[in-house]
Order: sequence, then C-alpha cells, then structure tokens
Amino acid sequence: MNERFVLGEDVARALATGRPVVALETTVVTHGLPHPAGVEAALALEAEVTRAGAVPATIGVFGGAERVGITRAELEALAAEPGVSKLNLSNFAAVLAAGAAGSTTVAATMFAAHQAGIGVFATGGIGGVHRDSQTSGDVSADLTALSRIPVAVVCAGAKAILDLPRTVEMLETLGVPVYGLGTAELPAFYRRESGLPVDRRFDTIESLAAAVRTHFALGMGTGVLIANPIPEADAMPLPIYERALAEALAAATAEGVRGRAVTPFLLARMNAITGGESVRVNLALLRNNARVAAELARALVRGE
Ligand code: PSU
Ligand code: MN
Repeated sequence: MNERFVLGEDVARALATGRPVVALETTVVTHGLPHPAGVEAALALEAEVTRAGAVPATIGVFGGAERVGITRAELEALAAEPGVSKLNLSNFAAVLAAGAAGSTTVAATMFAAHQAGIGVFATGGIGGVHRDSQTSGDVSADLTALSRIPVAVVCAGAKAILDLPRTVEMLETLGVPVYGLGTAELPAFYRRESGLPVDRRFDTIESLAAAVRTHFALGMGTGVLIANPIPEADAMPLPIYERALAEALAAATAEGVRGRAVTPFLLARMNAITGGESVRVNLALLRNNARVAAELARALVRGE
C-alpha cells in the first residue's frame, strides 16, 4: 500500500476485523445516470449494503490516489467534477498519475476492490460485446477484468443494449462462471429474461456462496458473475423496452457514437425515450444487487 492507494476509515476497519465489505462503482454515478440521480443512487446503494449488514466501499480516483471507500462529500465532488474520466483498465494509470478525477467502471472497480482485498462487488449491468462489434471491435474491458480479477460481481445481467448471445459466449471462452440467483436465464438488465442460459442456477445465498468460495479456493483466477434478475414488479414493460431499445440503438448508429461514449449515450437515450422509466428501473435493480451482494459477502465471511 502507498499514497496512491487510500482506504476509507470504515472500510479499513471492516477489512481489518474480517467484516463483510461490498465494493460499489462510480461510473454509474457520473456517466450511467443523469445528475443528480447518480449521487442519490450511490447513497441509496450504500444504505442498502449497510442495512443488509455489510460495509459499503464506493470507489473513485482523484487527487492522485485510488480511493476505496469515499465519503459522501468526496462522492458529491466527483459527481460534480466537469469532464471526469470514465476509467477502465487502459486509462486508469494515466488519469491517476495526472492527479485528475476518474469514476470507476466495472473493470476498474474490480481492479481496485481486489487490491483492497474485497471479494464482492455490486453493479447494475456489466459491459460486454456490443451489437456492432464485428465492425467496431467494441468489447467492454469489463470482460477482460472478469477474465483476470477474482472478484464476485453481482449484476442484473449485461445491459440489453449489448449483443447478449456473444457476451455469454465470450464469458464462457474467458472462463468466467455465470451463476443465476433464482433464475436459470441471464437477465437482460431492464427485464428478467434473455432466453440465454446461465452456467448454474442457485436458489439460496448459502449455496451460491459455496460455489463462489470454491471457485476462489480452487484458484481459478477469474471473476464470477452473479446474475440477479430485477424483481418482476420493477421490470420494464416489454413494449416500452423494445421500442426504446430500437430507437436508442438507431440513434447511436445515426450519430456515429463510438468508444467509451457508446454506453453512456445509449443509457441517456433510453432515459429520454422512456420518460425516466429506464432510470427508475436502473435504480431498482441497483438496489436489489446491493442487497444481494451484502448477503453474499456475509455468507462468505461466515463460511471462512
Ligand atoms: N451499469 C449501469 N449503468 C452504467 C454502467 C453499468 O447500470 O452506467 C457502466 C459500468 O460502469 C460499466 C460500464 O462497467 O457502464 C461499461 O462501459 P463500456 O461498455 O464502455 O465498457
Ligand atoms: Mn466499449
């Protein structure tokens, strides 16, 4: 550990005493949700983790340090920072070295969490293989991180804006187990079903924790993806979902959006087209994931 790596007080104490900790990302705050819904979401997720009996560790980069367990004031400052970088594995070090501000994607959050010794992380939906990947080559660094960082990522599947069948194939190729909690299907973020199978279904946190613990104990070296579908009552109605998705994807193509801008663009378009419905759904699934991640972190601590 050095000055480039700073643990928040509560997180440091929790890790030192073997209490369950859940990592939380900040790209969803700065790029995934409209301001100020992002900050409210981050605080709601921290509260959800705390309520479920674990310690939240929200992660961000600023002032030349990678910070695991930022304060509310730091979170607000990060969210208000103009031009804050969306960090994955490739731009992380340069932004850190420049002393600039960066929010962490799933990839960057996995990296920082693992460095801190945190094994469980809650997000909304991971990045994956984009629908135009054959021409654009756009595949999220989240998959790279999952292939080489042993952290359990609780999500509502991959974002439906992606090519889900190719994303599932890629996860298998990379050796990343996909475990469904209460489902045999990979959820499609805004909705519970995608028609794509997971590697295994679990119906209790204990049985899920046993598989995650075994995966890490075997030294597989990869992350684990835990697919936790949005509660049925919160899911986006199918007709709204299909229309909004088609319109958002068409807009991205028409406007020639590329690279790191693609995912934030599509999420913002979904929000505009659905009149805020996509953000409401996003918040619901994030909270659901934070709670399950806290329960998983507790089960993993109990089993040791
Ligand atoms: N999940 C959400 N909203 C988001 C993201 C995930 O509900 O904004 C972010 C995550 O940080 C994820 C990133 O890692 O989008 C993926 O971006 P890309 O496709 O550019 O790798
Ligand atoms: Mn990308």
